Amino acid sequence: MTDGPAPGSNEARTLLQALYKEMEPQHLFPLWEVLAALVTPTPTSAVQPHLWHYEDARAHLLRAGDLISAEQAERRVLILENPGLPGTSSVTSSLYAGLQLILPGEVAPCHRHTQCALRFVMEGDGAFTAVDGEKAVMRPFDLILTPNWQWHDHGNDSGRPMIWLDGLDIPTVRFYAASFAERLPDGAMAHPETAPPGDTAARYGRNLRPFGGTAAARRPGRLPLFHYPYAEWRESLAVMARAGDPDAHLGHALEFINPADGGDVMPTIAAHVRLLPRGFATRARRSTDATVFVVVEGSGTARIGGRQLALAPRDIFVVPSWAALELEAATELVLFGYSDAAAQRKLGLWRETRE
Ligand code: 1HN
Repeated sequence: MTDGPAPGSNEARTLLQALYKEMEPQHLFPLWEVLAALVTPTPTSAVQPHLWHYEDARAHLLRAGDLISAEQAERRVLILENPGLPGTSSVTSSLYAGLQLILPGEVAPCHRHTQCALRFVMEGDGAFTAVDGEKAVMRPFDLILTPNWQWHDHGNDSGRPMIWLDGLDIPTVRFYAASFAERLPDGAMAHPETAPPGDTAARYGRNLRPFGGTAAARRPGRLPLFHYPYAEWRESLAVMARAGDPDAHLGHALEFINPADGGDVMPTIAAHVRLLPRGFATRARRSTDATVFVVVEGSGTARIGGRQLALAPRDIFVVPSWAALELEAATELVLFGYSDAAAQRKLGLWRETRE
């Protein structure tokens, strides 16, 4: 060894290149060539800021509605794929987003899977998602959860098309190679009814719960709630907006929680809503959870790094990890957002900076 070339010399570099060539067929690579790209001082992401105009996406979805049934498709959904992640069906590196259509009289067959899903209702009134056989009747801007491995089917007994945003942790589950899915064993389209609509809200949604181990404790105790109605979360935001000043970085903001532990709504996905008073502009904030937003009400702009997006009702936009976000409300602006903050918090990864 002592007779070898001096480290860093041209001769050493030439010999290193030869070493790399010889190692490569054995799937061995030098860390020192890639370390700086692997462990960066701040997050890097291929995810791009992007906005989908609801009316454009809706028109395409309704055309699909003429050509394929919900039952044929299993789920009739247009994927919102991030332009920076082509071919991955991902809206961020960890999350998926899609717009789902159910026409009057249709059903989407019952299944369950290890992926967690949320639905955020975009339009329509009175269709349902049944979770483990209990219907959540959907109204605009309701949040409905189907946590992993809970049975779920959708149906539309109303007279109008129903469209919602699906948010799932598909890329996360793919990363862990932990995807399992199944249909009902007898091939049935719908889960048998287990409880009337609203049963879970009454038992678990009022700071109450049935005694553990009794027949009344019919929901999974660690994650019982699955329906967070617009009428309730909007009222909470309105009360908050009347009572005090908005936070400089978030506006008036509330996170949806799992009442069983006060934590995020699902193991991998966190969700929140925020209200910005007319004329209010937030200061810049970065966080490690790339976030998908829905404009619920109002108009304004989102500045994301160097990009500026004009916001209108029902538009959907995505903010990458660690991109500086500034929001400005032209009229009172109400947003819904979901992200992988739930997973990042558990892993000790989540961070933010407020400028
Ligand atoms: C799923 O189960 C639904 O249940 C929607 O409505 C979208 C995308 C990928 C995998 C499963 C649903 C989905 C999905």
